[in-house]
Amino acid sequence: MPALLRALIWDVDGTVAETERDGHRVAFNLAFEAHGLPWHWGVDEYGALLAVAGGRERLIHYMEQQASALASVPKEPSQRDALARQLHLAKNAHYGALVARGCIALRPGVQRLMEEARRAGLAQAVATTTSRSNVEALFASLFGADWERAFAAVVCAEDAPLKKPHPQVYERALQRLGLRPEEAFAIEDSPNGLQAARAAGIACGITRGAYFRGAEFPGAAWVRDDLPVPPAVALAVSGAWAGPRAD
Ligand code: XBP
Ligand code: MG
Repeated sequence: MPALLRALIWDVDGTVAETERDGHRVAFNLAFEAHGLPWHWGVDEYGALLAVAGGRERLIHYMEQQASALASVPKEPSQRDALARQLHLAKNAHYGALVARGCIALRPGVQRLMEEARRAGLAQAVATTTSRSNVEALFASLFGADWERAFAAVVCAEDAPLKKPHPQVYERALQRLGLRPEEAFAIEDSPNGLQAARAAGIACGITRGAYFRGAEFPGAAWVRDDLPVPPAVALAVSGAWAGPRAD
């Protein structure tokens, strides 16, 4: 008999909202411009860069990739590291300002799934490789200033430095929830996220967004383009749903 499901654990970027294409990417480009760098990440180029999780790690990867092609890339690894830190801070400031203006909306079905899951007695949690400030800015804009009261655990990059596909962020979310892996269900948009959840032993459904439409998702409980069905139905398909909590 499947364990009683007690929590939904949400990825943020690409899952709750199209933050990668419309938020982080735009904010990275604003940071490049403000630093006088002739770099610009287009929609498709950014999609390829998403193979590397973590904004700072992504910047370092880009600089390593472009070291011989772009004169603006510092030659020394320590200089690249320092530049990545500066650009990442600047990017997060632009991102915070951008989402505070209400430029980014929830993806279809997210609100309904959260509400129905709560009504069914499931805790809501977050497991993301993004910086905490980005989650705070985004969720305040999407759910209101007291958003944190609606989440039993919010685990971000600062809490789990080993980025997805490493399972650390999911392991810490389970610790904070006080649950076993089989008592939770993860919702993700990316192969890295799916791998992280599965490596932590958590069943995972995929809602495909602007990126990763052509990706393979081996081991996913389900793969769909939105979240159109009530959780009882969606999770029953995965075998993870055993009905609302009895206690
Ligand atoms: C999200 C990330 C993050 C964001 C940007 O991955 O990889 O790096 O792109 O946020 P996931 P930061 O959705 O799998 O958690 O710049 O704060 O890293
Ligand atoms: Mg994601």
